[in-house]
Amino acid sequence: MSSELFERIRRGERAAVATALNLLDARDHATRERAVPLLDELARGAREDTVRVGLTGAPGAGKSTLLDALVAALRARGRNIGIIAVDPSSQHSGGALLADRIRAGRAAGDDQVFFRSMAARGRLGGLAAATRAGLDVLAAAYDWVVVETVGVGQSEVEVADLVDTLVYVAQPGAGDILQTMKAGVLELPDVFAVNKADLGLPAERTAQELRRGLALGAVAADAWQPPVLLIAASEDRGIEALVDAILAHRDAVAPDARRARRRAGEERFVRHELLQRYGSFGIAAIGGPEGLAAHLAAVADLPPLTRVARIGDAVESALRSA
Ligand SMILES: Nc1nc2c(ncn2[C@@H]2O[C@H](COP(=O)(O)OP(=O)(O)OP(=O)(O)O)[C@@H](O)[C@H]2O)c(=O)[nH]1
Ligand SMILES: [Mg+2]
Repeated sequence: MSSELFERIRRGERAAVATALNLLDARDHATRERAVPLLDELARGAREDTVRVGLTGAPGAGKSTLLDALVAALRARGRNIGIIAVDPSSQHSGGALLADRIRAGRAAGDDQVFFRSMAARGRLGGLAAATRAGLDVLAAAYDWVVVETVGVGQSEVEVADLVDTLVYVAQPGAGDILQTMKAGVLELPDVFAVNKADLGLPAERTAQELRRGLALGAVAADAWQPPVLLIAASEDRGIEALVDAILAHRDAVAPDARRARRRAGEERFVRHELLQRYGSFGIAAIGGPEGLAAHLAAVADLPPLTRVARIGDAVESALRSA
């Protein structure tokens, strides 16, 4: 069954994409596990050419507005787009707001744009796992996949681990931007977009601060230097330059490096999922960090969720015989 579903997803059939996402997002564990073979197929048959982008930034920075503008720009270039909006906190309503914005936005009624929001609220399975799997489904069907989430670095869903290019949408005039971004987080984004450039000086100041902060980081001469762009999402200003910057980053990263980045992200995800499901007690049952490392090495070629399932089986049988 999943094979036929896989083919339909690869052909970009909207109903098939929705079916797969519903399977992954099912409330009961057994249904979600049934999706694992499909995810294996998706991981093995992944299109190398899909552009995977993360949009992150503080609440209200303009991520959803930018997404609407980005989608319009991409549609004008003949691309189709799959989008996931993630709302990691239980209070924040960004995901729902985004849903409204996209549905009411320019992409409304366009069958070449697929949108899904995912919230932590009321969820039984892990949000990170659902997001990762959802992106894999979309990546098989669409030219571009975009994930929007609030914050970066310390959030439940580490968006940097899910995408090839991370765009940080900065809010101008919000005090010291470098302080707001917290230590270490400046290194994650590949492209900075200072939004609300129509506000003038505050946006320019924020861009200057970011450029200064980035200049302090030691970067190899041949490494990618994250550009700091000024945009005005609500006025469609700077969007073409942003699309070009995303594509330039993609071109600048060798396929090998892109695969290495994906693999590193996948491994962090597998560790995170196992720890969430079984705790340090479960990890201790398979020999602690060293035992886990051996298990990870043994399943390294499998798709991430399959790795979680395999090592999970080992943990459960170790716990049973303990
Ligand atoms: N002046 C100005 N306002 C903008 C621009 N882009 C977005 N806004 C406004 O900023 C506010 C927040 O925009 P959103 O797109 O909802 O921001 P967000 O980052 O998605 O917010 P959350 O999902 O809640 O985190 C809205 O009132 C937008 O109209 C811009 O380019 N200029
Ligand atoms: Mg939003």
